[in-house]
This record gives sequence, C-alpha cells and structure tokens, in this order.
Amino acid sequence: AEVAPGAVHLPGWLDAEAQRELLAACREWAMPPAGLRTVRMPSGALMSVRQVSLGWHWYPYGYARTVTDGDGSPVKPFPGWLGEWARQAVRRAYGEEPHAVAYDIALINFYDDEARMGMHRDSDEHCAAPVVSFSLGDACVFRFGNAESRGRPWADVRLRSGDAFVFGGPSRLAYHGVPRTEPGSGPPGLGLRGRVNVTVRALGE
Ligand code: MD5
Ligand code: FE
Repeated sequence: AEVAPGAVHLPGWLDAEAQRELLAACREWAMPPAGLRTVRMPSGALMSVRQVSLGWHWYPYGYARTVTDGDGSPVKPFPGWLGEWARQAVRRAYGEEPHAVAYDIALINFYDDEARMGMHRDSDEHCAAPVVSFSLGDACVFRFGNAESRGRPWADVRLRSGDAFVFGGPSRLAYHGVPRTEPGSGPPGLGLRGRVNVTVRALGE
C-alpha cells in the first residue's frame, strides 16, 4: 500500500522462517566487538533504542568505518544477502528494477517496551537510494510525516513483525518516528521480547 508518494508498506513481506533467520542474524550482529551500543546525541541525551550498524557505523550525524562512539572496533561487514532482500522489496514496491546503487549499510534498532524514536529525517546518506525497513517482534506505531517539519500532517501506520517498508522518491527525506511499541504483540513463535527494526541503506558517493 502506498502511504505517500514513494512510501510503500509491504505487510507480511517476510514469512515466519525469514523472520527467524533475520532475528538470529541480528542477535549475532549485536555481539561485541562492534555490537550493540547506546547512541548519545550531541545534546548529551541518550537514544532509548540500542543500535548496531553494519557496513558503515552511524553516529549523529555521519558515517564511519569504525565504532567512533563505542569500542573503536571496525564495523561488521554488510552482508550481500541483506542487500538482495532490500532490492526484492524495492522491486515489489515500485514494480521496476532498483537503480544500480549497491546497498552497503544496515542500521539495526532494538526497542524495549519503553523505547521510542522521535521525529527525524535520515539525511546522512549521500544518495537518494530508497531506504528499506524490516520489522521484527512487537508491533509499533510508525509515524510518517512530511518533508517540511516535524509537525502535522502525519499518518500513523501500524508496523508488524515481517512487514517491509520502502521509502524512496519524495518520501526519502520525510520526517518520521516511532511514538510507541505494543509490548507483547509480537508472534509467539519468534522468541523476541520487544521490537527489532532493520533499515537497509546506501551511503553513495
Ligand atoms: C524504526 N527506523 O522503526 C525506524 C523505521 C531509523 C528509523 O527511522 O532511522 O533507523 S525506518 C523508517 C524510515 C527510514 C528512512 C526514511 C523514512 C523512514 N521516511 O522517509 O519516512 O526503527
Ligand atoms: Fe529514520
């Protein structure tokens, strides 16, 4: 379903087996070195999600090859299969071949019951390749805003385990956030308490 031009929600895109596979990989990626960390914003505030990066390490506001604000280790590699998963979602969302851009970043966010993500734009990448998001575990309210300001208008969309979301074209720089998760709403068979979100991105030149 197209939520706004270029913003396409693919409910139930990952089947139960793919969800288990991606979650198992996320748990491996979360291990040290270059594992889970808590991001500190320039204001000094800590983000409530915990995060791990693959390919390039995200810090506010840029990308590096080492965990500049963590243990200093080299970033774990970005796996080619995850780029293929993202390209498949882009094909389905837009009905056409993705651009030649190679996906080379994944940011993985771990939400506990209290975690939130404030309204922001993802503008640290250097190219317009669509961002692809995969959700695991508890459902959340995803707030999709506009490109002008953090405020209204916005649309609240419920993201559930297995959903993919493609943000491209005019939606690529829209404000968005996660005002809450729905604790306990995830699939019982997955074995995840909380929510995990994987975003696949291209850094570009
Ligand atoms: C999440 N993550 O559920 C969200 C979903 C993040 C982040 O926002 O930055 O890690 S990804 C939503 C997203 C990505 C890129 C563009 C847009 C939304 N958008 O234009 O709305 O943890
Ligand atoms: Fe974002």
